Amino acid sequence: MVSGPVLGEPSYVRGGAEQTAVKILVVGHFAVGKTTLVKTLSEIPPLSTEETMTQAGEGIDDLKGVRGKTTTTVAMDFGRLTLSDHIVLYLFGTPGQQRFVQMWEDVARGALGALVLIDPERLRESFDVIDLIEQYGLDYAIAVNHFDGTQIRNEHSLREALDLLPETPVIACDARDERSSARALISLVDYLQNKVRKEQA
Ligand SMILES: Nc1nc2c(ncn2[C@@H]2O[C@H](COP(=O)(O)OP(=O)(O)O)[C@@H](O)[C@H]2O)c(=O)[nH]1
Ligand SMILES: [Mg+2]
Repeated sequence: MVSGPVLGEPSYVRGGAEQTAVKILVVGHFAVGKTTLVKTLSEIPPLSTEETMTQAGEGIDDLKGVRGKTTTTVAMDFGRLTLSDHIVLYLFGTPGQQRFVQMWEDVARGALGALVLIDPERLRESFDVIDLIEQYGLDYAIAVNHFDGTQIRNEHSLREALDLLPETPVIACDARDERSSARALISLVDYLQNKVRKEQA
């Protein structure tokens, strides 16, 4: 049997370079831009398991202030992004809805870290997601998605509201924009790499 790349191990060779496959989660509450970000960044056609929202989600998935949203991610998004000759990221977008906690744990296994998308106008909705990640012990960076017409929130007050560690990166991001999304992801990867280096030192 031919085995595939092992996440986190320098395991396969492309163009003569050894590459490390790194699993990264893209998390956040409902309609915060997870599917958009994975789609924007993936170099392979992203897999997405969107389902038309049914009455089952009524009253649970909060559609207030969310226009044009008729699908919701029930399982996950998957994409791939080659960052350099040495690092390939496998992106797993996972729902922030509390009712998917069990699945969240299955997806989170083996991840090096998480990019947490937040909407500065709906900060409270990110509390559960951040709690979940912290419980799980995953390192993360915050990507602040500014939706049209929202005010730019001051970073200090945002850090206080989300009770972040001083070292946790906070980056502004537009999930529809490739450069912007890549910049957010690179901040996370830099942060994770520095942590690993410190732990090894
Ligand atoms: N203005 C703005 N809109 C966004 C951004 N990211 C996503 N959207 C829009 O927000 C809606 C929800 O995004 P989606 O990716 O489906 O959210 P998900 O539920 O987290 O996967 C879509 O209509 C997107 O086009 C962003 O960074 N800025
Ligand atoms: Mg989605």
